[in-house]
Amino acid sequence: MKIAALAGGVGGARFLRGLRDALDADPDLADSELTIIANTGDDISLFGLRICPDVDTLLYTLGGGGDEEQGWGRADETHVVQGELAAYGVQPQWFGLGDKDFGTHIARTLWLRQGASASAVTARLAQRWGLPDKRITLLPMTDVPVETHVVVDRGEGPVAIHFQEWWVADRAATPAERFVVAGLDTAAPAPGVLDAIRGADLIVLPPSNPVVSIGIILGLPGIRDALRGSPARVVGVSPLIGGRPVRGHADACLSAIGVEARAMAVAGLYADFLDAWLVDPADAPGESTASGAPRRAGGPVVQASAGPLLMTDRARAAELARQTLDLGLTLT
Ligand code: GDP
Ligand code: FO1
Ligand code: CA
Repeated sequence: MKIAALAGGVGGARFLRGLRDALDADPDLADSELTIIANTGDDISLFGLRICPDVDTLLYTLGGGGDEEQGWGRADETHVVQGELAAYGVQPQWFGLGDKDFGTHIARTLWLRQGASASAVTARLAQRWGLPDKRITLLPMTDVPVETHVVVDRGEGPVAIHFQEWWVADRAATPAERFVVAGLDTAAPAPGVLDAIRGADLIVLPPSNPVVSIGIILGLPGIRDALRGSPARVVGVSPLIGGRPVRGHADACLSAIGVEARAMAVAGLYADFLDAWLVDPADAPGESTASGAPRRAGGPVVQASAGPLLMTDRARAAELARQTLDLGLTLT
């Protein structure tokens, strides 16, 4: 089976590692191919280096080198370089970069400067982390550098700041008026992205941020049409549990686009291509259906997970992924 997934960082990576585990545990599905289309709107250039947080989180988590507790960055990390930069007064200091992680950014930047595309660079990084051996293809959503910005008003009129500055330095405390991604609406999807969607037997939306992870990927030309036109079932997992994000500021992102922080309101953002939606038992009763022009008559099939939608560990993520697979495979 060919599976395509759209993903951000931590929520996407933890779920997709569970999905790979669930596939590997099933003799009928072990040879399935998983193609992941990663958000690159979070990308930022700092200290002359190109940093792709969601791609790197996917690489490290799926490759077994990530910081399990934090969810992003490398395991057993040190911060000598950052300390040296701070000693020189080099700004910014609000973005924490470890020494091993710096290695990734240096390699990426070097290869980009040598003329490689973002997809070619990602493929080289993925090779080192053994992703092809695990039947995982990791694609950046586009080869065009696009960066999400957030329009905020700190009392001196609206200004656009980089998404990472809002998310990390500001902790999303200043309300976002809107998100702007210059060039997104003309950026071509990276090679293989549309083919992965069109050729998939199943399409999965992990519990990634619906606005600044999956929402950004959906903003690329051709992605939504490919999803709408795909004969494959599209199954998603809610990133909200009890109406709240598990981590991060998805509620602040939803508020900026005028969408309520509810599992079914998130499904409404995908209504035109979504076939089924897995929600936490806490969100199932009394939730109204997804709004928007539904792909299926009556809207997506909504199923409450057999247990909490919280990925407490790798085994639980695999169980959730198995439920998501079963939901997709049993839909008529
Ligand atoms: P980011 O790029 O690192 O922010 O990661 P993603 O966009 O892939 O995922 C972020 C979303 O994952 C957040 O909105 C969280 O609510 C969601 N999330 C994180 N852990 C879990 C979990 O255990 N279960 C569910 N259902 N959602 C989760
Ligand atoms: N997230 C933070 O909250 N603080 C950080 O200092 C930080 C550094 C960082 C460095 C590399 C990387 O790949 C990711 C990093 N993240 C950090 C996570 C990440 O930027 C964001 O959580 C997500 O992109 C938000 O979607
Ligand atoms: Ca992200």
